[in-house]
Amino acid sequence: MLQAKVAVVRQAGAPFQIETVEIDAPRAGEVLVKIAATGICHTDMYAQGLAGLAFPAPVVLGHEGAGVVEAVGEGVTKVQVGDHVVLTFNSCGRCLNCEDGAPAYCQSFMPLNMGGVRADGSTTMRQNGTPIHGGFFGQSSFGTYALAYERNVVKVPKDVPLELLGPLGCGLQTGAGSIMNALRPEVGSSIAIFGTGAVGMAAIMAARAIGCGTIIGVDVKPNRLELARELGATHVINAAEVDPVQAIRELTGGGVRYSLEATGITKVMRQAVDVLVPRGVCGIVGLPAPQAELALDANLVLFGRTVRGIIEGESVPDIFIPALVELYKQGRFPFDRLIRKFPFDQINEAMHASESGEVLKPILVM
Ligand code: CXF
Ligand code: ZN
Repeated sequence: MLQAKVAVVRQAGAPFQIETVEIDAPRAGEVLVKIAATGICHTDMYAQGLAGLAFPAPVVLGHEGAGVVEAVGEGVTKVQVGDHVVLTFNSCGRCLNCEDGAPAYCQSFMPLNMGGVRADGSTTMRQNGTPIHGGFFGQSSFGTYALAYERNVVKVPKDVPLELLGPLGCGLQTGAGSIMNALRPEVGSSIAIFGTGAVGMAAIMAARAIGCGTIIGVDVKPNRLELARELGATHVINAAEVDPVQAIRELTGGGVRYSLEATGITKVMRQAVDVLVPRGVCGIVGLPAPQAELALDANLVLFGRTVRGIIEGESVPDIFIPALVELYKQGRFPFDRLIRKFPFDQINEAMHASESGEVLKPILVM
């Protein structure tokens, strides 16, 4: 057992409070990581808003941690003390989807990543004997230490700045993997990306890296659209100024072969389907509001169009995260352009900067 400084959310919508907790020594299969830095992803804000309602509270969130292995539990062989690791989503490794190489669709995804406790019901942290929920995405990385699992730690090389790498564990692999693992557009093909936050930008960089021909970024914020262009969009559309469906149809002479929806807004999801040519494929990665329903033009779907959800870029993290690090080193996935660093104790300011759209990917440095 050791002490850690963590950011606690005590009730729905309450700000993060930096507090001291006791964190367990790693049990069998667990890995204790000294966090160097952690990204902030919109799912953290989503969970903050539902703490004590859909998620347990008090809780420590954070799911884009990067750090150094401090200790390993019994039976852990994948990493050793001193290794640099990125923390990603957790999965069971035993269900049909995990066995089939699709851990993002682990049949125990929700309890393992959002349950707030270990499989046996115990919490990994406490404060003067009172349980504090953790294990968010198998990590709870908003802290100086995080307890993760052998399944969701990914070893990364030591010749890249560790502080930058946390977002590869969620937002960046979600965007890049949606292109490289899930949609797999052909070289020269056309794609429209709706929403140019961190996920959409990662998708744009990936689309460029694999040789898409026409890459259209759609957003309502001019500063983001400008960056989208620099990162690989061949065209950008401000949906606050023009109807993006009409604009994309005109620009492409009928529509795009692929689209990716990264806003979570159902009206935008429909637009992302409406811009497809027959046989086109739309990937949905934005997190919709609870119980949101999606209305589509049924006749458009009839003509061979596909609409499909994508979780975590359908990544096999042990393979895909090191691949993205390699692309970064080659200058072909310059995700550092999205990042602004904040000291850990400015976590609430960092959240606001992300929500306002001012910062694409905040990183909290411990
Ligand atoms: C999440 C989105 C909500 C479902 C699980 C995966 N992705 C990342 O934050
Ligand atoms: Zn996330």
